Amino acid sequence: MSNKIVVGAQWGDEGKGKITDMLAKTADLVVRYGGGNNAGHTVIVGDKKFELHLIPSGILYEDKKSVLGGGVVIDPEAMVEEMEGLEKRNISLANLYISETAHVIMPYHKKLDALEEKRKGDDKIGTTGKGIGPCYTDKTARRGIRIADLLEEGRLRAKLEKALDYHNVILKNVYNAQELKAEEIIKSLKPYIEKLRPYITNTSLLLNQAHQANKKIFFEGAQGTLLDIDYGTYPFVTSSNPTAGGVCTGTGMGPTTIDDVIGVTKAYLTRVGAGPFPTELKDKWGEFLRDKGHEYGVTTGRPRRCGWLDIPILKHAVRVNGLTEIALTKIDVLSGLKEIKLCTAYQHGDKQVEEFPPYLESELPYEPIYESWPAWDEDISGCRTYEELPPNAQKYIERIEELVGVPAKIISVGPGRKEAIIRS
Ligand code: 2SA
Ligand code: GDP
Ligand code: MG
Repeated sequence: MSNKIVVGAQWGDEGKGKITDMLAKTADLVVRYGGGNNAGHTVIVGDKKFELHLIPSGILYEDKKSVLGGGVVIDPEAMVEEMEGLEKRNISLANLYISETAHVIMPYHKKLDALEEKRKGDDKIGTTGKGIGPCYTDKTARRGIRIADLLEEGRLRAKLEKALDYHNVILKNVYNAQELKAEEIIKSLKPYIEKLRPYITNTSLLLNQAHQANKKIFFEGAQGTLLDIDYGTYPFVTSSNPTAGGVCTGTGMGPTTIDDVIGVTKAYLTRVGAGPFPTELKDKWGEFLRDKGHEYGVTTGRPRRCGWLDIPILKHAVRVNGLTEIALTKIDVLSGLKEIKLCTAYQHGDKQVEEFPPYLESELPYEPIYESWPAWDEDISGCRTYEELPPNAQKYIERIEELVGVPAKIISVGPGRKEAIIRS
């Protein structure tokens, strides 16, 4: 038995999709536990590129069960679009399961997401605009609509009317926007509901039964540790718990069922959206990383902010997720740099701080303290053993391991399934 979590150790886009896909071949089930179609996970299989948003990366293997747990928020339209996109490419959905307790992203959630960002102006979060925050807000405010509510029209109408009693007041009085009608929403949802109906089930039961039967389960994180509502750079975060703790609440699996937690981290750092980023590079080296690493949002196409690897962030991720190993991705992107900088601590006033501050705001003075490491010129995307890596790349990796105290067992050197070094 070995159930693993693949979690983002930074601000998302670390390459979780690629790592999950790579490891999924040894799993029986691949499960999403949080977030929604704000996520964009790229998986490259041979010459085919898949961009998954809601459906776990395991769908690309016909024999794996792909499960969307109750902690996920689902936009029926986006879900059906993704399902149909995969079917068009001959990917079978026969092993797809959707939790009946997952919350539904409704049209008003998307509307509210956009209106609230506009209202905030310069203070906006830089959300993906997919309605994620308003949907989780309704969940915690106990007026959310769940996937099972879609299955019976009378029940859906009653719940929707109650939700709109609240939201129409907000739309009208706070945003001066048009009110919405339950009947129109139901009409627009109908075709999607029929497509989703056969896949909806009790996924907590399904997962626990699979576990009892000694099946191997992979939990695929979305976003990353620093976007966690509790452990991220609040308020510049998403509205869920991407950290490993979110697996239990987001799937209905107990903590004792989990064996390993793999933290996926880039060999540098990126962030999309607003908020603090101490090691951000606003010079030509930031552009170098963006261009060479193709750092653009998979869901929105936004350019990602780029910077040096931040060790206090990684140590924070090790702690709050209980990481047992690291998957270090995109180290190939660093080939050709003159030097690589590694932030090991921050200067905060007259104090040197080695741990990531839980309360970090852009205007607070946390100045990175860097070590400088020599780079290498070789293209390393063809390396398949650790020994083939240039000595400077090995030194950089070993220094990271030393600083964070967790082994980097997977070194990813390219986007493809096979472009990686697995160390025992
Ligand atoms: P939201 O939409 O409410 O979750 O946005 C809140 C913050 O969370 C960030 N966020 C992300 N950051 C990185 N990658 C994400 N997924 C896409 C990708 C992003 C894209 O894979 O590239 O295409 O732009 C993701 N999803 C949410 C977001 O930027 C806000 O800072
Ligand atoms: P995720 O959200 O964590 O799954 O990551 P994204 O798919 O949003 O972004 C990661 C990007 O890096 C994708 O375009 C991947 O194809 C690509 N990628 C993943 N691992 C590597 C790697 O080791 N090297 C390079 N060059 N690209 C990688
Ligand atoms: Mg992504």
